[in-house]
Amino acid sequence: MTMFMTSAARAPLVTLSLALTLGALVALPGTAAAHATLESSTAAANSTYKAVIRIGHGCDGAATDRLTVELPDGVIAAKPMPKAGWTLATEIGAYDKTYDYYGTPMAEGVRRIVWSEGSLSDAFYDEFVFRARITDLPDGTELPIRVTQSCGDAQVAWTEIAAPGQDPHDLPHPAPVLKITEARGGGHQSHAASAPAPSTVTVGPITASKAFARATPGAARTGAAYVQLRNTGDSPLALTQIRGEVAERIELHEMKMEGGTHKMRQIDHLMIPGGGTISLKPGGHHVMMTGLRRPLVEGESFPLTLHFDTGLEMTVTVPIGPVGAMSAHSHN
Ligand SMILES: [Cu+2]
Repeated sequence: MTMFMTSAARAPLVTLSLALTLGALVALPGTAAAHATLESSTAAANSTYKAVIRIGHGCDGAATDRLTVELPDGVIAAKPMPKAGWTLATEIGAYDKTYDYYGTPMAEGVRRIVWSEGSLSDAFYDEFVFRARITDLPDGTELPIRVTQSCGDAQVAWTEIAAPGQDPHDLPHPAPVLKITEARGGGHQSHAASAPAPSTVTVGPITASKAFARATPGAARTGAAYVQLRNTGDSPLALTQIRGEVAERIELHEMKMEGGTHKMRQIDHLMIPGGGTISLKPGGHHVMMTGLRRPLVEGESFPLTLHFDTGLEMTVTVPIGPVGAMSAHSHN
């Protein structure tokens, strides 16, 4: 897929002449002024951004059956959310450069998302969602996210981009614009790729330490991660969810002896008593990662965000150690 390779299209803001060219693609000049918009139009550099694209009407009264979203440069590792009743497809293409994605070079990825074969009546409203990594973009960068709405043969292209000094409100079909703000310092949202990996993280009463994962052999798409959690508070805390970009599914598992063999199963939380320490370790509780996006390579690391029942969350950098013996680990 090379349709994004023209040099003008690579710039965060394209020139007026390109904006006019894109404007000429609009098939329905008389469309009402309700726009395709972003629920949240700002995002921090070096953060994960959840884009919610709001579609408030069809194409001149016709129902929308297809929505195409083009991802600008600097927005990587995108992952769209499927919608019931719609077919979801992505197109992979080269990025404008190779990005450092948590220590892994990433030169290509999703550049276009298409939800199709659905039906959104002109009378109704709906939202289309994707998540992506906002890279180390300068404060104030404006990223147009071009959205094309199709209704059978008709189309409305929300792809126009304001020229420098031009008010986007003057455009009949402005592309939704995402404005980049400064990376938040110190918070869990900030994962500058160059930041040193802390071995111990404390948030509130919880201290996480000794995190590690094992490198995955060959084409294995399943991995496990471990961490020690100490609760210095008086009240018990429950680890309820673990999130990360490293894999499609991340679950909390326990290992039990059953009829002489180790069996593992998913658990929905893990209690850490007040003043207590719980170790996730091989042969015991572990973080199960299935659908790994890329092999876990020894010497690299990736972040996991731990969510607790009190709303507390913390991001732990998980260094990847050598491929270890996993014989106790039966995946069923
Ligand atoms: Cu497991």
